[in-house]
Amino acid sequence: MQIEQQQIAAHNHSLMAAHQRSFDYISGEVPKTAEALEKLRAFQVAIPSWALGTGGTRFGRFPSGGEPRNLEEKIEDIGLLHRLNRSSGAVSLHIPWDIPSDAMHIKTLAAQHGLRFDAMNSNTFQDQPHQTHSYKFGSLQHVDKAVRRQAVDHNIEVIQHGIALGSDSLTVWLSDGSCFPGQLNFRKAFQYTLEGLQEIYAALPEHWKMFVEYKAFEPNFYSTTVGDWGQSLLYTSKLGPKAFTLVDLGHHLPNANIEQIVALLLMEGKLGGFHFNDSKYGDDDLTVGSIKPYQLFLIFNELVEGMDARDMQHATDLGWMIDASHNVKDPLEDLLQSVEAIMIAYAQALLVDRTRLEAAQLQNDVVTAQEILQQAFRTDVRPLVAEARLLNGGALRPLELYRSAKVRAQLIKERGTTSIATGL
Ligand SMILES: [Mn+2]
Repeated sequence: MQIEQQQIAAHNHSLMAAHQRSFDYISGEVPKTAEALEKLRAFQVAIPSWALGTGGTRFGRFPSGGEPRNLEEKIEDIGLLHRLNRSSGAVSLHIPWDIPSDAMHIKTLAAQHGLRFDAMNSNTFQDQPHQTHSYKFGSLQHVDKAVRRQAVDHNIEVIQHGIALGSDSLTVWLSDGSCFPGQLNFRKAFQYTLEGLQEIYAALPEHWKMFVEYKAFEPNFYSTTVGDWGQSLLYTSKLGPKAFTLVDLGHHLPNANIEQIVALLLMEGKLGGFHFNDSKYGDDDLTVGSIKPYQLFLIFNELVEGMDARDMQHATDLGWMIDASHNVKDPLEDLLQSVEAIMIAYAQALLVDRTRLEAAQLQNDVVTAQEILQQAFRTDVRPLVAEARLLNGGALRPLELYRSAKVRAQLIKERGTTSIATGL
């Protein structure tokens, strides 16, 4: 299944007059439109290979058919998304769910779709068939040296796969922790984990980065060995300059001030990347921007402010990835919505009047400071995001074109109704 460039052109043609009117309006309203457009056009969000299938919960899974049956088909799906929105130009692979048996072939296929490989993800949170040691009681933190060895070796193997594909980063998320008081010696668990991470770090190629992702709870419900940004920062500081903290929006305790965490990690030069999703309660992995769009904007506001303060490149100096799961939606539609929400929040953050905001802060003018932020948040930047997409060769309204082209029906025809993509 492929969407042809002429389908995109016809779709854009039918919407062009209306788009031009709304784009002209916003261009007259906000300053520096050209600069914002340039940044939006460069911004790419990596799609995780596990997000192309229907997500599930421990209660059930309700697939809608046409799921990719192998890594090649997953890349085709991401290629399709990228063709529509021109902002999904990267793949984040999960090992062992998506082991590239022929790396050259996979790399070439991805390049044909205009995709590159973003961070590689290792998995030591579940046991695989034929695995020698179990991760039931953790991986890098395990009391048994042989289990720790196995987990370190797996991560090194993931780096090797990444090298073959042209990736340049490894994301380590550990489910390690404990479910009951007394189960674990916190200090020893930390030290074993640090030792393991140090070995993995030593196997990184020169230009690679390592992201240490934290999570407050689940699947362990009493303690987590990389439980919050402070613990992650402790590990990454001890590891060295190639180690960074990764923020997953769903991995905090309720009401955590994520934008403040982002600001301080950036200040320390220790923010590595992002996993985008949204949540109402915990790690709900809902569509980005579906529950708390203002929070997403506030986070991007700090990202832009903090990256500019360090003269960083927005598009390339941090890793931008979606990490979500969809139980009741077509996964591709959900991903289109997620990328759109990210682009909108980013565009709004680019519009914040930072000179006036700083002046308001210096005068303790709380009301004006709030007005400035909300002025940007309440601006309808969708025509700006659509224009960036148009200039990049994408569709003015990706979701509408996806539906009118009947992509899912085509995929079901090609792949059947019972195919199940690897993942959770
Ligand atoms: Mn994550």
